[in-house]
Amino acid sequence: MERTFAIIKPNAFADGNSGKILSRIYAEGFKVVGLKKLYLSKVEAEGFYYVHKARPFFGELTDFMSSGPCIAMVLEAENAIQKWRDLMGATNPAQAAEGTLRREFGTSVGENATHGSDAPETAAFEIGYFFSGMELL
Ligand code: FUP
Repeated sequence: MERTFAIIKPNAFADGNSGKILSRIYAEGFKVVGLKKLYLSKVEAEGFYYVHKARPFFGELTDFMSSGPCIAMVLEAENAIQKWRDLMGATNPAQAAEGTLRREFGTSVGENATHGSDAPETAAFEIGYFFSGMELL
């Protein structure tokens, strides 16, 4: 079993799509090990996305991630990291395959509805950034 970190981003939360996204998560067989609603500060969003701090879209990305509440989750499944990225689809919703979450609920490359870790090392960092061990029992 593997764990990955996921976010229902502020646009999807504000649009009332959290329930539909959670339904898809359960339907695909993930176990939801951790889940909490958060309203990130700008500094918290910057810390989360620090790997992108030199990128031109960093300001816009962290403004968006701190623009409203989101839902942070730890998902468990076999091959969870790749399985969740497959369910999300491509970063740009316009290029995401039919049936993926970003295609259905994303509105632009920035406001793309969901986040998912891209490797075991990033999953470990991201899970630890948002959840303590006791929250994942
Ligand atoms: P992903 O792993 O699919 O979330 O994509 P990246 O790590 O490449 O990008 C992280 C986030 O930065 C994306 F979710 C959206 C945002 N982004 C932009 O806003 N503009 C870009 O050109 C690329 C990414």
